[in-house]
This record gives sequence, structure tokens and C-alpha cells, in this order.
Amino acid sequence: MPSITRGFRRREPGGDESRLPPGQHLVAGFPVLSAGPTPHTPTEAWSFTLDGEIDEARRWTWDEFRALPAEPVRCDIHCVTSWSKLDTEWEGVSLDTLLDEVETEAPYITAWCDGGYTTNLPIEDITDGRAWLAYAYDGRPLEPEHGGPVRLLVPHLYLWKSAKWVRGITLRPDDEPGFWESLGYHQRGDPWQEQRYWGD
Ligand SMILES: Nc1nc2c(c(=O)[nH]1)N[C@H]1C(S)=C(S)[C@@H](COP(=O)(O)O)O[C@H]1N2
Ligand SMILES: [Mo]
Repeated sequence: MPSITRGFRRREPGGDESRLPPGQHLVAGFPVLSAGPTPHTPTEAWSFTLDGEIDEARRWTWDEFRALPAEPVRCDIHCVTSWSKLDTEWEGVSLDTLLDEVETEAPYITAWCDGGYTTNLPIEDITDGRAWLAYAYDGRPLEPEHGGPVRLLVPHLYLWKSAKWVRGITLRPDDEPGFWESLGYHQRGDPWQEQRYWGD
């Protein structure tokens, strides 16, 4: 038994560390980071809009959105303030599902939210199974503090890109800095390249 215990101990921290981007540490619990007060939009008043450089703007009500195919997502999340959580469990609609319904050549997007928060992303970072509109966390409806009813989930980038209380995506011809990006955060935010701030 001791040899098994030693082997297990040796292996597990190593395994976890290999999944931690540089400068990150694991955190217990799930911190809340919001730049303003938490909006409480009831689902009856909620809708999701795709607009901008697009053949025709599209809008989904809550019922229409929830009727779209959804999937479980298990992923690691990384906040630029240096905490990470491994194996978080979400449920959401892949953005491919919504974007497949429209014609666009736009290379960039701005995600916008109740409360006014925005964040910018290249379209490649939200397509091909890399981004979701998440409505559940840990088997329960997403709490308002964490972005409920729906937040963007883009786990391969720092978590400020995962816009809480998201209400729409505007497709754009160029990269327009969002809230944190115009205050000095990196335009892309790849945690594996430590793209935290301008110039990183
Ligand atoms: N609408 C909105 N989305 C947001 C934020 C915010 O202030 N407003 N904060 C961002 C930042 S900086 C982080 S680290 C994560 C935090 O998500 P959490 O509060 O669920 O941990 O949400 C991101 N999405
Ligand atoms: Mo953050």
C-alpha cells in the first residue's frame, strides 16, 4: 500500500500542475469577480441577439434559446488575477450552433451584456467548439453572481473573456477593445502565453 500511496501523491500534483498555465495557482471555491452590480434579468425578459456584419440580425428568446441543442462542457478556467479551477462542469449551447444559422465574413466580435460590460474576441476563438453560451454550472442553473441566466464561456482564454450576463454578440470588421481591453488587458488573453496586459 505505501508504494501505491507514494505513487499516487507523486503523480497527482504533477498532473495538476501540467494543466496550470504559467503564473497561475489553484483556488478553492469559485471567486466572484464583477466590475459592477449583479444584474437580475428574468428569463421572460431575456433574449440573445446576433447583429453587426451579418446578412440579417437574429434574436432568440429564452424559450427559443433553450430549445437549441445543448451539451455538457468540462473545462479548466483561468482568471488573469492568477487563480485557476480545474474540471469545472457547465452546460451550454455551442456558439457554432448559433453562428451556423447566419452568413458572415466578420473576423471579430464584441460580446455585450446586461450592465454594459463588453469584451472583444476574434471569431476563431468562439467557433469550432471553443465557446458556449452557458446556462448551468455544477448541475444547477447558473447563479446571477456567476453570470446567470447566461454567460459566455471561452475557457481557453482568460476568464474576463467569458462575459457574464451576456445578451448579444456584434460581428465586426475589426478588433474593437472591450471593457478590460481598453483599460490595459491584452486583446486576446491566452493564459498559456501569459497574455495578461498590453504588450505581453
Ligand atoms: N458582464 C461581466 N462579465 C464579466 C465580468 C464583469 O465584470 N462583467 N468580469 C470578468 C472577469 S474579470 C472575470 S475574472 C470573470 C469572473 O467570473 P466569475 O465571477 O464567475 O468568477 O467574469 C468576467 N466576465
Ligand atoms: Mo478577471
